[in-house]
Amino acid sequence: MATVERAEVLLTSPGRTFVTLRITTSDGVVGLGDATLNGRELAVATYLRDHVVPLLIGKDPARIEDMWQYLFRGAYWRRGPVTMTAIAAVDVALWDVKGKVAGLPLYQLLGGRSRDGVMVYTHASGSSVEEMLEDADRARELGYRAIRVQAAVPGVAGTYGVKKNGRYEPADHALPDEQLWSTEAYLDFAPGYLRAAREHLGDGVHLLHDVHHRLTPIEAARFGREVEDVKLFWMEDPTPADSQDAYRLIRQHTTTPIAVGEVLTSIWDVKDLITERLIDYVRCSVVHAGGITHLRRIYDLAALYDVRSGSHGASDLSPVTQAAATHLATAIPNLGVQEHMGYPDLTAEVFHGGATYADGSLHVSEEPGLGVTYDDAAAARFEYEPRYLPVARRLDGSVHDW
Ligand code: CS2
Ligand code: MG
Repeated sequence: MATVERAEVLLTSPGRTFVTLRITTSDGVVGLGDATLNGRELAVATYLRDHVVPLLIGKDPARIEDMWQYLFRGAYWRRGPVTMTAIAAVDVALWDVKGKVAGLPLYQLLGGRSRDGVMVYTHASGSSVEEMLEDADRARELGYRAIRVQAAVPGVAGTYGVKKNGRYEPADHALPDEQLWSTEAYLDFAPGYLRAAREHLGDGVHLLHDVHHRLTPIEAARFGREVEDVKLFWMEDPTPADSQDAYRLIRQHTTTPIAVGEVLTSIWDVKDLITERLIDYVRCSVVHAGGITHLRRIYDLAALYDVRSGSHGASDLSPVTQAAATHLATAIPNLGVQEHMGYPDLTAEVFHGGATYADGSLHVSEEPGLGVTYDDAAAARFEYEPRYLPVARRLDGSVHDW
């Protein structure tokens, strides 16, 4: 029996920070798992190095489910983003190993293809509505069939979701950038630009919009109702989902579809949302929700209730996660859409291979396992740089949800 011989935690910042777990077996098979938790990278690196790596050495890499249960149930302390990201890193690395041992791309181990390619959405944004519409035209020219639209709200300096110099990277300060927020200004302005986007792009494109946890349930209900004529593909994170029952209130008032889950890390965090049909898309990710083993469990539960996947795919989830998510989305029956934000150019110097974009879809690699390799020499050129996500304050100075 081959055993886990080595497990290394690798940090690098090629354009932004990524944490990677690399497992090597006694047969010399290498598996990669993403362990990146934006703005809290070192917490996961420490959790892995100090508390998980010692448990892996000498174990059978083929027993993926058992390892998952061991790290989740066996640890006594459960759930939470740091733990679930660490478990995900191990899980994905072991799936990568299994694929390489079998000589099969990961999606084949998950049941094979349900579709040719995975529909993805990209971001279009602007500091004005005109700029946002021009960005959406660019996305159309690149073949995207689904586009997320966000415009800067007048009077709200540094509105989330808006690109600077052609890229959106919110974790761009050594200490948190403090941004402004005004719910009144947003609610007055956003419905108009969503309507302008629909008029400009016509009916042949899916439009998405991220509210980024900014509204109370009743404000979200009003917003969802007000934009029904825009026929959004989804309204994302209208209110924080710390309290899943808040979504009952929103649901009573609007038929605008709802997507939730990028900050939720376990099946227990989305169980009521799914089983009470309070959402339409579950946005948990491979990296923050316990890996392929756990996310597949979430998607299977979702399928029973007509909830589809909408995997988080921001650029703070590494190309290893993007590859894993694309394999999973290729195999599951209930794909909705996957986010595709892209990476800074430097990222490709460290991570080679992975999923490729063509004609509005991401396509898996046919290499065994995930199909991603990690270039140590390139990674060494990009020393780890600490970065924080911003913090939001209302116009009166008090802290709001970012
Ligand atoms: C966003 C993210 O992709 C999204 O929908 O909400 O950009 C999010 O802000 C970052 O992933 C935070 O790490
Ligand atoms: Mg989001």
